[in-house]
Amino acid sequence: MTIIKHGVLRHTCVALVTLLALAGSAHAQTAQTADRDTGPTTVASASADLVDGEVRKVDKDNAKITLKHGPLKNLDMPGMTMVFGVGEPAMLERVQVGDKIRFVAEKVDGKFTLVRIEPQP
Ligand SMILES: [Cu+2]
Repeated sequence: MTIIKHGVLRHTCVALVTLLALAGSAHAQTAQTADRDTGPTTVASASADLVDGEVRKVDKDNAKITLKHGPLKNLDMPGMTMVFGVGEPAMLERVQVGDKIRFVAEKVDGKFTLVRIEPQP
């Protein structure tokens, strides 16, 4: 048990260093895009942000998932509970009601669609 915990701890440490390195480079870019909140948002960078959500309903017949979600910056949407389509049917098998997930949603053919989901432990 102790050995396993130690291994996890070291792993976390490596991840943290990587994160810090990333944060450092991100910070360097912030100066150039300081007014991005008022300027046009580039879809590419906004869609990379994972948003917290909680699964409220999984509708396999219609390939839809109802999520209670946090603010979606790329869609200019506040937090709410709503229905999303799925980018691929396999997503329906990966989540259950009550699951916490992180996700990316985009407007595809005029419909809000989950393009990426990552179930949280
Ligand atoms: Cu919404």
